[in-house]
Amino acid sequence: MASSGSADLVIVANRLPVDRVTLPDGTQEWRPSPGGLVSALEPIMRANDGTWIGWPGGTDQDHEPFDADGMSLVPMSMTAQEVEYFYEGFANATLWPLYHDLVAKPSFHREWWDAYVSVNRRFAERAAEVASEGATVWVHDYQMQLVPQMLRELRPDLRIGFYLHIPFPPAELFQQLPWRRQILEGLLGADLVGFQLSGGAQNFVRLVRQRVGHKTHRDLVYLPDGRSVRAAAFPISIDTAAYEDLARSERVEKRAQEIRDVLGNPRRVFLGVDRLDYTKGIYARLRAFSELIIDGHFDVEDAVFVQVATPSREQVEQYRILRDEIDRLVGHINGDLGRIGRPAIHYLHASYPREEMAAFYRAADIMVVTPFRDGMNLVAKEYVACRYEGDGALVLSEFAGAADELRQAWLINPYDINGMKAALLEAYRADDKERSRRMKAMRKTVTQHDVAAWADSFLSELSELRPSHGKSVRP
Ligand code: GDG
Repeated sequence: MASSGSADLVIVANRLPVDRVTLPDGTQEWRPSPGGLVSALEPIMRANDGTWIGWPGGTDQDHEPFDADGMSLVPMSMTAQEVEYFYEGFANATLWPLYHDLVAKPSFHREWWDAYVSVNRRFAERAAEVASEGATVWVHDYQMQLVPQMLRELRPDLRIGFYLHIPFPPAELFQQLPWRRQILEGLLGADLVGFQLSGGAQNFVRLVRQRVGHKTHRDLVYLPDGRSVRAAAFPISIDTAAYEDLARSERVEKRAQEIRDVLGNPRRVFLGVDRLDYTKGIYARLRAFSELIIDGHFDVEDAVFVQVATPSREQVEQYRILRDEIDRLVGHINGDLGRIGRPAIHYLHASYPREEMAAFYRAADIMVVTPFRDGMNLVAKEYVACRYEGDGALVLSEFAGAADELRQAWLINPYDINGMKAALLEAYRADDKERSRRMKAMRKTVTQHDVAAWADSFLSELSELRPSHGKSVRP
């Protein structure tokens, strides 16, 4: 067994919750990149001597561990070749499209796989060094699927949980992966494997039975060494109260009004907010909106579409192609349908502070979330959290995990452009009563089930699975 460290709770994720930024004077500093995951885990991390292991972005720099917000951060460096093969390659051009229903064609390259194995090994070794005797280690997402098994070999005393933020595909698709067995065995190193939806958990258990040959019963896998692994759904959520507080703040309210003024105070503002990713269905939604104008249902004076597309994975070819396609489509639509000072689509290829995002959510009458496949989709939940007056409409793809909970949205099939047009139009025309009936029901869901509840339920399930083993994580 490797010698143990002092952390009772260790998070292993591809990214650290901080970015390394270069200031105008050339010096560098760490800046927190606050996401829902960090705010959910921060209190638990503080109470448990938590350590977070992850990549800070960039290449080839070695950084010493340091403390931030009561947790200890351990930066993992990556070489330029690892960024290319492991991160852009295997994680984002093999696994990402494969796990999202083959929305794009996955590439399979043996040298990418080799880099995936060696980066996972380095993360596992680091976790083995920092975790205390009997500690809880929570490994996150598709970039780290081999870590649970590698870590268990080094440290059988640990309680290991794994959570997948993206969908876990059906056997028919997963089967394509040349390294399918290794990935399944990697995940089976955990005591608890969490998914967004129960369908993902079922896909996993079925694959383990078929491909690895272990005995399974419902959500349990029985390993030959006597250990068992549970696979279950833990739908992720957001820090609902924090979004609502932000939405209620005077600054955000003022900014939301400014945004509507700048847009020319149309009757209805449609909004899309996504990483610029081919799974998100941005192209189809903009086309559907533009066809509603062409068909004469409304005019650019009545309705505008604001699309925020946050730059993402720009080194990966399919993302560059997508960017060009969207650029062209927006140019085309605005050229054909816009008037002076009145484009049909306001397209923003940029990233904004959280406060500005809340102002966009406040300014929008209709939030349009149309992914072809999405693990959960937090944007849909954030919009609902910001509509504290119970107004606003959500048009949501049935292929987003969020559709399981947000049943009162206008649900659409993103492959069906006419169906999507019909739903956009219904949401556009819906009266206040109808919108508020739907929104209030969705608000109840998002309020009752926030990200803290998600983290608590995962961690308490994990400690129940190995009660005699190790220390409990304090909530
Ligand atoms: C993966 C899964 C799952 C976006 N632009 C800006 C910005 N954002 C924030 C949003 C939201 C987050 O990024 C995006 O989360 P999503 O859930 O919508 O999508 P993915 O990035 O694909 O996330 C997904 C999630 O993991 C969690 O498990 O739900 O299915 O694919 O929070 O608000 N935030 C700021 N500026 C931006 O410009 N500040």
